[in-house]
Amino acid sequence: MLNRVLGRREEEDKVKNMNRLPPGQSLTQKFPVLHYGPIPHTDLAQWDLRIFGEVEEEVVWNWEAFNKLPRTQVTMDIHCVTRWSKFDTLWAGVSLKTLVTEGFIKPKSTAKYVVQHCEYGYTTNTPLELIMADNFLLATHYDGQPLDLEHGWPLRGVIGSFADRSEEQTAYFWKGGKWLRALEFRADDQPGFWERAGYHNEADPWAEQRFANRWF
Ligand SMILES: Nc1nc2c(c(=O)[nH]1)N[C@H]1C(S)=C(S)[C@@H](COP(=O)(O)O)O[C@H]1N2
Ligand SMILES: [Mo]
Repeated sequence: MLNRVLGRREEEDKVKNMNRLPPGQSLTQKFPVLHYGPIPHTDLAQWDLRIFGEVEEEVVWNWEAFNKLPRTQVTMDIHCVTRWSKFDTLWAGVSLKTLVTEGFIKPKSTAKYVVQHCEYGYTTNTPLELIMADNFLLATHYDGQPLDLEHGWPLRGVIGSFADRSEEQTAYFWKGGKWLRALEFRADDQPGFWERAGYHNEADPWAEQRFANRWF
């Protein structure tokens, strides 16, 4: 939708006028890579995704089974807490909402939060409604191609905003775990890696919820 020949500043003015640029953010035309720790080199033959916790039945999908699940694609604006936003990013993968509505995952009525567990112990937490919204995806592809290794191949969570801002809630991009290996449904909330390190638990970019104010 945005013309790629426009300069960065012109593109930024355009999204700002469309009310798509959250406070304190600036537009990037690149795709920065950010994470803590090393990049895992996953063997797909060993890979699985485990669904556990407050669910009627625990589920484990290997790569082949995961790729048979219903798929969807979504275009979103993504907002990193380090102040870059990237617009009209195209992701393909599996929607958690679809998995729940079609009975592939059966959360118990007690399930209120979900923790994403990633390789090397990275975790991030969201309310169940957020991870089940249309603006959250379990993504295998970015821009028509399998994810780059450094962006989370083979599977990552992605959270963003729609161009028309029709989503009810969103969060900064760290709430999408790269190299995702499990989803834990929980009755109580459990702060993840950055959330324990002082980042805001809700992380709404429109409210600039970057850091928890615990030391002010
Ligand atoms: N497994 C894992 N996922 C992660 C992180 C991490 O350190 N480990 N960092 C998060 C943060 S802080 C951000 S901003 C985004 C960055 O995603 P990108 O590298 O694709 O831009 O990934 C998130 N997911
Ligand atoms: Mo981040």
